[in-house]
Amino acid sequence: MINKRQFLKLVAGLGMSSMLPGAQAKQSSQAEPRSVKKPIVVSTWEHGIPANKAAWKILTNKGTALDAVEQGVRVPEADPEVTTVGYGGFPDREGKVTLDACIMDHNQDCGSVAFLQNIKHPISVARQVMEQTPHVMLVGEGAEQFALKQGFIQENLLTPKAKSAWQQWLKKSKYAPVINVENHDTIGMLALDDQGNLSGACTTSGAAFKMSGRVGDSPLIGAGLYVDNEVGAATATGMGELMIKTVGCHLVVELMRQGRSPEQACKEAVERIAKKLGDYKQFQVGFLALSNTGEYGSYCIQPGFNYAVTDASGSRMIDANSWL
Ligand code: SD4
Repeated sequence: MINKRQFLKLVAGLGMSSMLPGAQAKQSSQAEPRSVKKPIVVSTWEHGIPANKAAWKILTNKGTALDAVEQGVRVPEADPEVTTVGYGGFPDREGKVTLDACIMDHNQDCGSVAFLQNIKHPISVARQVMEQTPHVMLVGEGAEQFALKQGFIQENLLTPKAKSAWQQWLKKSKYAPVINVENHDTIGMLALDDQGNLSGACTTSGAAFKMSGRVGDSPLIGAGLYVDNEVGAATATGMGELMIKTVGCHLVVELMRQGRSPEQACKEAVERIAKKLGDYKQFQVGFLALSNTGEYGSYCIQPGFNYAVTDASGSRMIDANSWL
């Protein structure tokens, strides 16, 4: 008669160990290796398509997510037809184009600029703040001086189109941003590269005809953008005051950490806004999230927000589900 020890040895030798009692349970409790869909890049609104294209070129050439998001959002920053990002952005009520942007990488490093004038690519200045200074955020005159020292050139960013929209606005001087229209072009971009690293970028000229000095969510880490490589990344578009009051993008990432899918996390963040902020129905907010496994999702307050996705199967626009 063989003893227990000899029996186990025999079973192992015959390759039958999976038939032992408890073996099945042990196998299924082992974490499955997660399949990661990479590289991938997602970004807000229709101008996300050409922006993603620039990012995709970098991602498919073994570039980093950080380079991809920077180069991606530079496309709408330079496009005069995009009226709430960079060059061609609608000005504040004094007629000044003031820009906000931030960037964040997989190491939790980040850089940001706010109320920056006369520099076409605030996202690249934000990256320089991240890489060349001991700080996270520079604003206004200080940010502009820093940019000039880094070799950026001073340019007039107020296009004839934006100037005439402002002159038109001055006739009534009523600040009532039109949902999905006056406010709808901030680009937030999230990318996951071949190494499995996430980065994000967000850049805007902010709410059209805002008060001079107003800063929105887009340059604020946690409000307009947040990245945690262990979990995922989120960015936002819409009326920044609502994202600031709820630290919206940080909330989305923390909800993903607790197990929500990207869309569920975005939806719960919108629910939080709806529950806490009485006036939410007058505004648009759209969250967009990407997990570190390449799952993406979005949710917004009002119908009308869409986002661009680019991966190995090509580029497409997706309409976000909405609360109202
Ligand atoms: C802001 N969130 O400055 C920006 C504006 C925006 O789509 O996202 N527009 O409040």
